[in-house]
Amino acid sequence: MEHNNILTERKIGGIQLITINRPKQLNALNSETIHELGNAFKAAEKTPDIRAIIITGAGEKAFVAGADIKEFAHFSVEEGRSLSAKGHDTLFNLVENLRKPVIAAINGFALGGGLELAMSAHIRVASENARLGLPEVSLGVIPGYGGTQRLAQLIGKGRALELITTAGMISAEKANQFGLVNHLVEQSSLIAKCEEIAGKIAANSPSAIGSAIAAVNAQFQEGADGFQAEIEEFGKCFGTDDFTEGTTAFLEKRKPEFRGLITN
Ligand code: DAK
Repeated sequence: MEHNNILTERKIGGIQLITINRPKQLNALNSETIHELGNAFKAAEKTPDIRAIIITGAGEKAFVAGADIKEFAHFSVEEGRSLSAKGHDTLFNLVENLRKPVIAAINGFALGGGLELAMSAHIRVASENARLGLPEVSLGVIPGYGGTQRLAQLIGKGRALELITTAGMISAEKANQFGLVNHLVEQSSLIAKCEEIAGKIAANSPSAIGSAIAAVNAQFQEGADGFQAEIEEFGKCFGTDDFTEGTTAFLEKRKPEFRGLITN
């Protein structure tokens, strides 16, 4: 598929690398980029031999410096509301609910919509130069792509409200202390660290991983009962080829060969 704003690359071991490629605009997310990213994630989910996805930004300065301010500067109340809802569906909720793990490789500024995208991912790794924040209130808006919810889930309400209301930026080190990122590495090792994590994921059952993501996410979904979701997803595992292969391989004292198909 042709894209104007993103690059996709298949790496060995079933890893898909998606790079937001607008370095002159610090990879700011315009609506075309959001649309292309949504399509790329959907395509990756449907491709059986892709086991994990890494999302990063082009260049050494920014992951994503926010939504493209030039694009939303003149929106009306109705446009703001409907585009927020559309963005949730097209990209941010899509990423969070993807049944394949998404790892955000935060290689620099992750601001506003950029941090919101990283927070939609399942795992975050930051390079030492990264700076993270939700500076929307400095522009007269609030985070509109899930940031008010996901930041509080990840670092707690008090820290989230301080970061949002001060429109501040925190260092990668502070983000690591807060648990906002899982790992902190030198920039030159960032993709390698993400590939190391993706490689471990790729050895495991894709259908069980999809179920695990759905069960963990259920805790944070309104009206969903996380324990009940776990029971349902657990039950479904017993009907998968991966379960047959995983248990048979253990009993035969060999490594399992999971087919990569999501069967539930
Ligand atoms: N949008 C558009 N262009 C951006 C940008 C952005 N968010 N961030 C940077 N750029 C552009 C700059 O305009 C500049 O372009 P030229 O002037 O060279 O043409 C180029 O990238 C390089 O930026 P700087 O020259 O400013 O670079 P510095 O190193 O001096 O500063 C910086 C780096 C990251 C501190 C600075 O660029 C900065 O403060 N950027 C803006 C950060 C920010 O406020 N981001 C937006 C957060 S608000 C919505 C839903 C959600 C949202 C919006 C709408 N709806 C549903 C409608 C979310 C909003 C946000 O994300």
